[in-house]
This record gives sequence, C-alpha cells and structure tokens, in this order.
Amino acid sequence: MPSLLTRFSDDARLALGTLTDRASGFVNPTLRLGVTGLSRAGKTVFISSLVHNLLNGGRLPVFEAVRSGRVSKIRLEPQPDDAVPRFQYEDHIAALVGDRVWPDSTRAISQLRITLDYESASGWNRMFSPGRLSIDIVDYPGEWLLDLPLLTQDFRAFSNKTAGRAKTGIRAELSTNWLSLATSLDVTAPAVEADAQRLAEAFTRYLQACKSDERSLSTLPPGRFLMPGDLEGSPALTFSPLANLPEGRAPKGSLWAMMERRYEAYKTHVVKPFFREHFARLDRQIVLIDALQAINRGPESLLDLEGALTDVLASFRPGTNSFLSSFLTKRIDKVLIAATKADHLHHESHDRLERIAARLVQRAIARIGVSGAGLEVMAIASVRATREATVNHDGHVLPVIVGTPIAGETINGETFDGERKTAIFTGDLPENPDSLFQDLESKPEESLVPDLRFVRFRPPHIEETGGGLKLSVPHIRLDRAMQFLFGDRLA
Ligand SMILES: Nc1nc2c(ncn2[C@@H]2O[C@H](COP(=O)(O)OP(=O)(O)OP(=O)(O)O)[C@@H](O)[C@H]2O)c(=O)[nH]1
Ligand SMILES: [Mg+2]
Repeated sequence: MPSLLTRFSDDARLALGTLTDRASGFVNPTLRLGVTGLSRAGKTVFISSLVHNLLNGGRLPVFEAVRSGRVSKIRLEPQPDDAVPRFQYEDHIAALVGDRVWPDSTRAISQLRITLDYESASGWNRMFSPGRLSIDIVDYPGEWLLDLPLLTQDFRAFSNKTAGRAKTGIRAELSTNWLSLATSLDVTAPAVEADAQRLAEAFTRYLQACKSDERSLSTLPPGRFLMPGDLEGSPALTFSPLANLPEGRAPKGSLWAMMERRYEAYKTHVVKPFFREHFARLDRQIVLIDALQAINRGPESLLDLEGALTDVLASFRPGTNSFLSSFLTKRIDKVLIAATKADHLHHESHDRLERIAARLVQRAIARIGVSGAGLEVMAIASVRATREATVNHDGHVLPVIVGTPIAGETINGETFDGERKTAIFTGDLPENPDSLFQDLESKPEESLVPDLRFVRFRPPHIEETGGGLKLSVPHIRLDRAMQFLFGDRLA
C-alpha cells in the first residue's frame, strides 16, 4: 500500500508546524477549535453566533468564566495563518442581525481568532498564567474529513468500497448511469481523455444526486467532487473509481492506470495538505449535524448520517487507525457532537433530539471501539429563530413554535411573504430513540418516520438597548457548548 505519508519531508514539516504552534503558545496560550459538519449543517451560523454572544455580553449562564465575571475583555485579533482566508464575521453578522437573512453558504476553510483576557479562578494559576487565551476557530467542510480514510486506501480498495456502496438502497437508483458507463469501458485499453471526463462527470453527478435536498444522503468521498473550489477541472478531480477491476496491476497507459494516478494525485495534492496544515493542528472539535433533516428524510438518510459520523469519529480517535496515530503529535482531546437547529422544536423535544443524536454516536463509537471520554453530545440552536407558545386545538393544548417563515415557504397551501409570523405544531420526536432505530434495522420500509413539519424561519428580530446597541443573538444551549469546548482552559 503506498503510504506517502511516511515520507520524511511530511514528518519534518508536521513536527516543525507543531513546534511553531508551541513556541507561539508559550507567549500567548492558544486553542485551535475546529468547527465542522456536512454542508448546510450550520457551521457559519454557529461561529457567527458564538462570537457575537462573546463580544456582546450574551446570556451565557452555563459558561462559568463569563457568568462569574472573571472575563475582563474579549476582542477579535488578526489570525496567525496568512494563507487561510479570514472567517467573514462582520459580513455574516450584518446579514443575520441587520438584514435578518441567513448568511451565504461558504465552501472552503476559513479562520478567526478571538482573544479573552480573564482572571484565573485559582490564586496559584493567577501567579503563573498570563490570564489570556486566544481561540483560533477553524471552519472547514465535513466532506474534507470524510476524505481522510482515503489515505489508507489504494485505488482498488477505494473502487471496491465506492462501487459496493453505490449498489445498495436508494443509491442503486442514483448510480445506474455512472455504473453502467464504468462497466461498459475497457479499463485496460489505452486511456482516452474524453472517456475519463465522461466517467468523472457521471460519477460527480451520482454524488450530487445523493446529496440533493430530497435525498440528503451524507456524502461519500472524494469531498472535493462536490466542492471543487479552485481545483475545478484539474486532473486531480477528473477521475472516477472503477467497478470490477481485473486482477493484477494496471497496464501502462491504460484508462485504469490514468484513474489510479489521478486518484493518488488527489490524495497528494488535496487530502494530505489538509491533514498536515489543518487537521493535525486542532486541539478541540465540534461536529455539527442536522439530525432533524435526516429524521425527516427517512430511515436511509439517518443510517447514512450514522455511517458518515462513524468515519468522522474514526479520524478523531486514531487508536484504531495507525497511520493517523503515528502523525498526530497533538491529540484532539475533546469532541462535541451537536445536533443543531433545535429551535425548530418545542423545548419538550430538545432532550429527545439529544437522545437521538447520542444514539447515532453511540453506535458509531461501538463500531470503531473507542471510549466515550472527551466526547459529548448536545442539542443546540446557534440562533433561536422561534419562540414558544401554546394553542388550543379541538380542546387540546398543543405546544407550538412561533416564527417568521422565509418568503416563499408554504404551509398547508398558504405561501408566506417573509414578514408575517405564524405558529406551527412541529410534531413530536419519539421519546425512546431505540424505537426509531429498531425499525430502521428490521424493516426500513415500514419504519416509523415521525410526522414532522418543518419550515425555514427567518433569523429573529433582535432588540436594541436604550443606547441603540443591538443585544446579542438568542440561542439554545450555546453556553453549554462553550463551557465544554473551552471552559476548562479559562479555569
Ligand atoms: N432555525 C435555525 N436555522 C439554522 C440554525 N443554524 C443554521 N440554520 C439554517 O441552516 C442553514 C445553513 O447554515 P450555515 O451556517 O450556513 O451552514 P454551513 O454548515 O456553514 O453550510 P455551508 O457553508 O454551505 O457548508 C442556514 O441558512 C439556516 O437556514 C439555527 O441555529 N437555527
Ligand atoms: Mg458555511
């Protein structure tokens, strides 16, 4: 198996990077917090709200350092990495708070540094620590994480795995074009660029179909096929796994050899730099999941999310993954899995959502065989776009949520204009998550998909103080997430 990672230069560069981090950490302690999740999971909204709440004295009762008044000053600072785009905090907040629209989708990595001055809670620490912590928040697509396992797979293993999965469940329907093209070509014949392109296009379309809104299957690697960025059209993205590879090695100059080479180039030019320059330097990590969407889309989507989570967690817990453990000089010691957008549910269902998310993770953990230490699961809403109320309906009191649906959303045939508020009864999540999962396993087609109604709401209207200052963004349990992710570093 070609393990390019063991090359000396990589090793040295990684060690050097960690040294530089340590040297600068000596002057000013820093914590690198990775924020990830599949596309549309809520990364941009999470970071924007977290920073806004810290900068604007948000209501954060569970975040101990702030609640007890030990944090004296919080500010944004220039980030240390010159080659990484800055997280456009001001633009995102202007959209969210000013225009009450959700920020645009961001499809690459970005970073923001926020620095807190605090007084340590212990007299001993006060004598020795500068009482300053910089948090480097790194926003990166979860799809990139799902690429890490490729580093241990050669082209044959990758092809077998991808083609195998493409034949199961709904994927089977979506992959027919690509698979029939892949099986119709003679992979040992001399390579023709046009074939490579057609095949890569068909493969990309299959991945796109899996990810589309109606299906919302969690993606499979390679992650950059869905978000090519500046690599669009380059050979490293113009390949496809092949089905039914013959025994032996790829004949020189064949389509097979060409695909294999490009696959290796993808690993060298895309996956490894991400691993080395970003992933290997993280201290803490939050993984956002849109569990509500998966529940709503049905059993296959939920199982798929579970599969993706298993792969994601496997990269954080390198015990079982020897190539990662040998390179991680720094270990990610805390991982938070957060089910976002809980403001779509009445608070009675928040704990249920948390239990469903915990159930997803629990099985992932059982599968990769790691202990749960340093791992926590929460249901949160980075931005609370709704408030709660009750209505009387046929003599029953129903818990409802009230918000302003986005212009164009329809409920029972009524289309909203983006100004008018409405109350909706979302429906209940099952009290016992096992019921949902048992059904998934035995008879997915008869599974109990709770009858939930979701509409997309506009971000909330935010009150101003007497002095014309905007208050901070309302949230659900964001303070709990902060306490877990960096509360101990402010002790
Ligand atoms: N009601 C509600 N909606 C949310 C919340 N967080 C995210 N959303 C919705 O989810 C959408 C996606 O959120 P983003 O933060 O842009 O997601 P992302 O993970 O950064 O997405 P990409 O940049 O496309 O990868 C938003 O446009 C909102 O509609 C939340 O806390 N509450
Ligand atoms: Mg984003």
